[in-house]
Amino acid sequence: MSDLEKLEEEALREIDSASDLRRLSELRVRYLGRKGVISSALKRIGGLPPEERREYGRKVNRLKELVEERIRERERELKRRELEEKLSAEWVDLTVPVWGSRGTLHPVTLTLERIVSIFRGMGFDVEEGPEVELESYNFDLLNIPPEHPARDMQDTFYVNRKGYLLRTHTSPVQIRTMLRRKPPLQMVAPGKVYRRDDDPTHSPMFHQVEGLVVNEDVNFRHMKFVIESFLREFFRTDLPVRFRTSYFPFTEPSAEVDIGCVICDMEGCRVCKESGWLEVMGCGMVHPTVLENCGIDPELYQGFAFGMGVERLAMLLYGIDNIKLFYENDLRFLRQF
Ligand code: 2NM
Repeated sequence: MSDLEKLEEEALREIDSASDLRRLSELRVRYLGRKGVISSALKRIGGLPPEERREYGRKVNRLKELVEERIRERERELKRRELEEKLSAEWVDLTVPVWGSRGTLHPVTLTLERIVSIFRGMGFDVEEGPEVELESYNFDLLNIPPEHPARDMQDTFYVNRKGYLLRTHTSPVQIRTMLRRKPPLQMVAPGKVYRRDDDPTHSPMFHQVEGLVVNEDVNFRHMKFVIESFLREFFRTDLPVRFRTSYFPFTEPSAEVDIGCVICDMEGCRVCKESGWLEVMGCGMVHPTVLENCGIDPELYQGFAFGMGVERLAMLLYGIDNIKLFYENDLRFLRQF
């Protein structure tokens, strides 16, 4: 019996002075484990005279409960202390201003917002549409014939559902807008487009802004004025602009728009291929068939449309020579904007 009292005293003293959870776990095994001190004490019950067994058994069980309770208490205490130490060591002031490490807007975002904001200033609405688009909106209604090479699997990403694709331009947004709204219309459609293309100047995903104006008595000079005004505001200089005849299935007549090279000031360089001119967008008078496809009477209304690549304009604006820099997200690049 006096052995049990000594055992109790020793156990409680050791538990109370356990300085961490590992030590406490060792003590739990030593006292309460299957081969532990208390189990061994219980096993000794067989060697006692019968009249002492009851009393002895009760005392060992009481000791077991006491040790269990004391270990639980100590565990709670140690855990609370551990958490407190952690909290005071790892304390963070969430109100401290993070000078010098704020994020920046991506150069493509900056350029896209700059383009859209200039057109907003000229009274254009901003329209958006889905990137997974109906083949009919992306091609058929735009007067692009069924055998046109742009429809080829080599140029267009088709998706697993028949009649759908990743839009190759934002023109289907103009189609959706004409189907939904009546003229007068003036809108721009910014967004991502997808083409099977991949080299230093082409990416399989890039951004476009296309625009559309539909009204009575709209003509080529209106288009020329809008585009020239836009380019001079975008490049913040009174640069030379020229319109070269071109061909698109959805416009007639069509033109490509060049500006005097902003890299070499028209002296001739690698970027303008020594020509002094840079092609920056395409445009034209909306083909009567396209207006008709969208329920607009081409005898009453005319329209002009234009389209530009955002990455291309960003490269010219900031003097960047490789489109891939926009998608690598190297902070040394991004931090410069
Ligand atoms: C371009 C060039 C020329 C264009 C035409 C249309 C629509 F839907 F009105 F017919 N949207 N965009 C267009 C015309 C786009 O991008 C180089």
